[in-house]
Amino acid sequence: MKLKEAKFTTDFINEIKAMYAVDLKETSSLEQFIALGHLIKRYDADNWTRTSKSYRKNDDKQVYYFSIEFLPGRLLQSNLLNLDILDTVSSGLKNLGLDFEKICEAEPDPGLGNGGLGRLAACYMDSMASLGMAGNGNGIRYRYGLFKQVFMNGYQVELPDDWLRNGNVWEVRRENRACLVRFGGHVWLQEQEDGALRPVYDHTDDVLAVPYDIGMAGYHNDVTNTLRLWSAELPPSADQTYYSQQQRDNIDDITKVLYPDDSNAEGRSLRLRQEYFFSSAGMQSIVRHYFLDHTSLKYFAQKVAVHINDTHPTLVIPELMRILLDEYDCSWDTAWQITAATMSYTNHTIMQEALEKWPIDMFKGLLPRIYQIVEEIDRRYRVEKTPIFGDNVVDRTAPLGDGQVRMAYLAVIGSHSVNGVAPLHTELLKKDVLADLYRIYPEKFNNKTNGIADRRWLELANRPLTKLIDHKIGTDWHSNPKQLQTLSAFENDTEFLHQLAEVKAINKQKLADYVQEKMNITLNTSAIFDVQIKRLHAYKRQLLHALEIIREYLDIKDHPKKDVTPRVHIFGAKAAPSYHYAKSVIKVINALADLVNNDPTIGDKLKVVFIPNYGVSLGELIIPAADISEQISTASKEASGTSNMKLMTNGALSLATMDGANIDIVKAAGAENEYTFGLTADDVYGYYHRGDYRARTFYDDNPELQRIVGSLIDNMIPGITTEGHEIYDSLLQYNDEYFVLADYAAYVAKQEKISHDFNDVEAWQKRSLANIAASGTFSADYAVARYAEDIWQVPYNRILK
Ligand code: 26Q
Repeated sequence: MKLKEAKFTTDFINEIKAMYAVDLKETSSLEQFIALGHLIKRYDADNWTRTSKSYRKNDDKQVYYFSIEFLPGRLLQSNLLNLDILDTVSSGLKNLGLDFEKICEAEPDPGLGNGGLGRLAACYMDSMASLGMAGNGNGIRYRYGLFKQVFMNGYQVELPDDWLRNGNVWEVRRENRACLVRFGGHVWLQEQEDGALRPVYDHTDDVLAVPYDIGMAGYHNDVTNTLRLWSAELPPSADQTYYSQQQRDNIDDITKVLYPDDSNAEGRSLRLRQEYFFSSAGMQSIVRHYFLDHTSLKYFAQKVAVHINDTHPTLVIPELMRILLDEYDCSWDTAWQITAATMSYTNHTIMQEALEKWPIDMFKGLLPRIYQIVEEIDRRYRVEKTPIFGDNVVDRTAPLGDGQVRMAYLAVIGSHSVNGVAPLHTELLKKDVLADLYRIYPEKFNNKTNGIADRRWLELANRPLTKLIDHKIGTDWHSNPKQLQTLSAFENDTEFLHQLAEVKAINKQKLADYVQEKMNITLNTSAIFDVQIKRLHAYKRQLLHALEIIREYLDIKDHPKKDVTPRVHIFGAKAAPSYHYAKSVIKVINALADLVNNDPTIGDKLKVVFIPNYGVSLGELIIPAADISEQISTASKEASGTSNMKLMTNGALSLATMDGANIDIVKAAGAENEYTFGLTADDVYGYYHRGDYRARTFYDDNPELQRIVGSLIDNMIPGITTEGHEIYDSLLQYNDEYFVLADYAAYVAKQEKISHDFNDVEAWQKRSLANIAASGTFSADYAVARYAEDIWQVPYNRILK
């Protein structure tokens, strides 16, 4: 949009006056942010209405991306950037004597997701709007987001994330679009006069789903799409129904808090209620919207694509069936054909414990009508497939089995497309996790490698690098990220390589200032900033990184005169509150940090910082400052990873196993520009197959490793008696489930090579540049374009070069 600075400042001052009835100089940064947010939302309102109207007028096919998590991060800067008014607004505010950065930081970062999956959904929202695609998000407006993490005595403590305390400036409450969602009670089918069977409900618990819409502005294209988040409320009680406190609490609870676990499919009834709640409300509102402009269901699947982001929204499948059967009198066959043609599903994990399964008794009690429909899906699946594939395979893959509703199987059976998120992951789905279903439906399976929003993760998060790149190759890459490749022409331009180093130094200093202020730890910015930021999980192997720190510490203690390349090890990670082992790893790393950072003989050579409360905003600070990106999961376990892509695009070199999208990163940037090591997925499956992994042998053969692992239990690290033993036992007594000891030696060798290589600034920056230049292919713009072409069949109007 076009905006003159003078108009902006007048508008802003008026907004402040109208909202707070005080002079500008008396307002806090938070108030300034809120006023600014309202003003920007107003600036964007025309685009938003025009976009929805134009989709309706053109009868465009709509995509609905269903995700139980969205992690959008702060929206002020990305809205300003996408509306093309970032410079005008920041300069206007500066000229009013205000601190733009402080205003941006006053915005709460909505933590409505756990990690990768939620952030991916948010990156895809940005790309759908930026591609001019009719893409909608559908999720839950949690009253409390993912817990705020603090450390007390090195232990993780969880505090509530009260992100809505001051309201949310970006949302619009649309009570007139609310839907009723039904739980529990009894249901039976009653024959109507016309002979049709209709369900009759008795004693149900009804919940009102109220949508809150957030505008998602596209990049410089006047398109604004909608992210719709549902909130659970009491239904309007025109009939004076009395709700007990218990009933009120039950309703409130549905959207009160995000489940703080990114791996364990806890079979709790509240989680199932959350899943049905947003699946049902979303599906109802889609059908209602479709019928605004259509009179028959005939074109439904041509006009609507529903995407299921992991199994959490799988109930959209039986819910659409219910609506079509019960409310539109469809025959089963027609309803099923429409449903499967509409739905597509992305799997994000190969870990068995994350595959959702619900006990049938719980499911049936909570969702009796939906259960009847799932039973019928199951029955027909068995009838159709058993003659072809036999009892065993069909039993193993049917939606109902072992007394459970198996959500992943239901999702595959009820969708026309099933995708993994990196080539290796998709292959493993076909070979292992969903192998039987792949035999039955080979045509449904495909890969869509994840992508990231470069505009947030490079253009906004790393302004100094963006400026440097723009200066060198212009700004075309902002909308065509593959253009970053043209940077490789400068790989021998020593001046440019030094400029890259200067930019990195600026970003490292910014992070160092934060660490100084918040943690009172002084960082040496000429050290290697070695970064591992992701959820804390055994398979991601933060422990392996910790062992390396112990090794470096002991090496310096043993050889105080040795010339070492200084290191700063930086961690950011939340552990699920119930994940005992993960919390022990946090304690061990914090204890190690205390030991190392306070040892005067270590000085500047080694520092360890575990920055509390890792999330989108901290990611934006840490990622641009990284020299090394640790992506060291046990091969085969990390479906894709996305922080690996963010770090790459900011010039970090990967220290990586051949897992998830690391493989594709290495391929794109060139193996000579990364540090890869360790077992491959085939090696890991080989061990599984033969059952012959013996962690002990790696330990017995390596005296250095014995000493390092031994230091977990010999009081060298104060305060970890319990945790140290627990981790020690996980490695030696319980045979090291994630092959930490098997990969130790290869990992350490690469760490030593890094210490050596880092000293050659030009060679290092050349490789950093190779990473930046190759990172464009991992833009979410391309990923979303491929979803649109291959799966959703929706058009978009940005031409990607
Ligand atoms: C399920 C049931 C009950 C409670 C919680 C959950 C739950 C919640 C979140 C299960 C899983 C998640 C999130 C998973 C996730 O973030 N997976 C990551 O997805 C990324 C995007 O595709 C990948 O890059 C990562 O490799 C994958 O770990």
